[in-house]
Amino acid sequence: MSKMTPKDYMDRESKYGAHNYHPLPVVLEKGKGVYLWDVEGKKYYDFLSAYSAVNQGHCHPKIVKALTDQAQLLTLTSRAFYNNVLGEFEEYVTKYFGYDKVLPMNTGAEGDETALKLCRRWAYDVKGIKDGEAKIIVCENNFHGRTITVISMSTDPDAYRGYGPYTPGFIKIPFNNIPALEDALKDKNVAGFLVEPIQGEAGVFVPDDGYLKKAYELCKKHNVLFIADEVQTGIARTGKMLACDHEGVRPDILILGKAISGGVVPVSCVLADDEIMLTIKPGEHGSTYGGNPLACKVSIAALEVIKNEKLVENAAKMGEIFRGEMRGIKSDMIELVRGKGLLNAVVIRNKPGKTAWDVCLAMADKGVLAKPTHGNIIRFAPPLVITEKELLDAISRIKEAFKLFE
Ligand code: IF1
Repeated sequence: MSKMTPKDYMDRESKYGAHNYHPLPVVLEKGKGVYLWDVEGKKYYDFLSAYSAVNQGHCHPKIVKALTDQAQLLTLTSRAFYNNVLGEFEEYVTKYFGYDKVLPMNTGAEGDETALKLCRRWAYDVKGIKDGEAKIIVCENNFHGRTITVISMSTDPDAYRGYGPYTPGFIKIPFNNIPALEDALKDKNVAGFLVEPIQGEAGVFVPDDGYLKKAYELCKKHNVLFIADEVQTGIARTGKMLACDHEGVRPDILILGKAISGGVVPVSCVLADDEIMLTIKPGEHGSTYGGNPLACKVSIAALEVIKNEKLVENAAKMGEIFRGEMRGIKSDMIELVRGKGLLNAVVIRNKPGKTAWDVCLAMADKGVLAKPTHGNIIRFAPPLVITEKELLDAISRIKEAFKLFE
């Protein structure tokens, strides 16, 4: 059997796999820290971090060790029985983020679904809204996952078209717009406001300073739960442990995913205090793999790495350097550079043959991997372990790629 070519790998996926993605034509086989290698041995800087799930760097030795150690002992019991690890994770993560309790799930979408269920249950059992009448405010251009209820909140046709009928009970308002929120909060059946502190998929939309704080205060004034989806912005990505920390906002319900387990196994969770969390009784919510011992040990290690390696501080420092360097690039293709910490985006003035996609292909050729979103926005999100030397080398390659289009 001769060695497979990259094309062989891509053709095999096309033949046997659903066509629900359009990946960059790169076939990867190894990752370590900020680096990825393809099947031909070419080395890349990873500037996507699996959509911000690999904040700790690929195959971090401490996280992999937690995985392999626990994998020899016990991987899954289900929640039909107790085990010796779940409580350790629950205590660790609730103290880490400062909440009474945690409900562990697997994917970010399940984290959002769980938050929606908690919000509705709290609406009926605590706030006293009539059963079935609770409404939740969401923002236009949101991204919270791919399940039917989650896409029922979406305003992006690519996310919701052809998947109806949709789950009712959502009020959509413009992001970063306080008057719109004030108006929506007049509805007495509103129970919650679900928001990404920075809209990732939309193209790294950073709201005005003070927006989150004002939104939180308005929610409190109307006895409405402030629900933060920090699946992508959390875990040090924006230069604070949580993006809400930039404004000192403590969400009533906090949704985490992706980097909480460092890109090793899927873990998501919802954190809240007892008044909200205890509205769900035994047997009323769950998941086969939710909170499994393997995932719990991996997540503890992944969260320890964030603190031990001071990745919050590094993300803040490297992010400043990145935005400064990118804003210094003289290219009529670059409309603007925006972001916080190491969650950044470059908005491209697309022209025929000079699109964001073309730039990403050119960057891949120069050894930097990133991918466009919404056609003309390139998101740059390297692992938070990146050093200044690595960052500057990657930036020099990015600059070379843009030069090709002058
Ligand atoms: C894809 C991007 C998309 C998320 C936030 C919940 C979830 C996500 C804020 C759901 C997931 C992933 C999903 C992936 C691409 C990526 C993504 F923004 F990160 F780039 F799609 F918008 N909340 N984001 O960002 O978490 O169920 O995926 O674990 O679906 O293409 P999940």
